[in-house]
Amino acid sequence: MVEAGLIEQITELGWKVTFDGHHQFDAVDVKNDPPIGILKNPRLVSRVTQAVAQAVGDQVRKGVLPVTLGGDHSLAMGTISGSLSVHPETCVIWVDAHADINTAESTGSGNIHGMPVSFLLGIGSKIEEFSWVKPLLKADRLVYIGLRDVDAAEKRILRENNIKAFSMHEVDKYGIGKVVEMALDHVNPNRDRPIHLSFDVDALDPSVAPSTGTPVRGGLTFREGHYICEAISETGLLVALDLMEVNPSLADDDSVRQTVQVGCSLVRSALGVFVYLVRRDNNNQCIIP
Ligand code: DIR
Ligand code: MN
Ligand code: MN
Ligand code: MN
Repeated sequence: MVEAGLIEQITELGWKVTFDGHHQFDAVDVKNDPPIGILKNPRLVSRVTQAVAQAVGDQVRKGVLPVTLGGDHSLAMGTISGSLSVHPETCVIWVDAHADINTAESTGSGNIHGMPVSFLLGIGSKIEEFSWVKPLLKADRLVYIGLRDVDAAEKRILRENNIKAFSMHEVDKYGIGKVVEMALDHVNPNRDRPIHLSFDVDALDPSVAPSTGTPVRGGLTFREGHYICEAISETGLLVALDLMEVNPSLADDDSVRQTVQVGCSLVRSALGVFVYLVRRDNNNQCIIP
């Protein structure tokens, strides 16, 4: 996405962009990373996400809006921890085909990218390696849009914790405009809380975004995905953005190009033109660049 010109594109929108570099996390020196239970690469994931939490928190504290491009959605453990460490009242809009809310007990795959939300909420048994993740997210400050592949155990977790989710069924039933409005009414009724948008590109239909690890049929259209980003941009409350699971090593060149383009264009929409009207600083004052 960076090679495809995303930095220039955001600059063109009027933002002053600082590219923080392709993080290599050289400090993350994990030679031996056997599974913990069935969790795969636990030390690597923990240390990378912890470093991401620090980096994102530092930017949000300065009033800078961090855009994190990934990569495995376990990164959101870091990005959301970073946002919440600065603004505890932050609400999270999680756009995804999956709920990513398995616990160490419920996961069938052992993939940590299927688990970040449970870590952020502090549900499930505690894993020593991830003890740095503070349970700062409240269940009523989280809302999902786009779900269509949710494990049975995850459905139970969603129900037990009373977590609001708008699956593709609700998108079909109410239309995306109404769904985003209802989602915002749930997590941000007075439109005064900071918003962290965590967008998994696999929320989009595989015909729109094919180059991703776990594509699922029946997803959001190109416009529905962009509408979500635009509507959140319009609130002026966005404090951090994740665009995750774009994987250029999967699928053919055309699919990769298409997915990268869509990723860039979602980011542009989330940072869109409305920013001139309503971007606010830490004191909720409007900033007019
Ligand atoms: C499944 C798939 N629920 C898991 N989840 C994915 O592995 O926990 N999440 N692919 O992104
Ligand atoms: Mn995800
Ligand atoms: Mn997903
Ligand atoms: Mn995933």
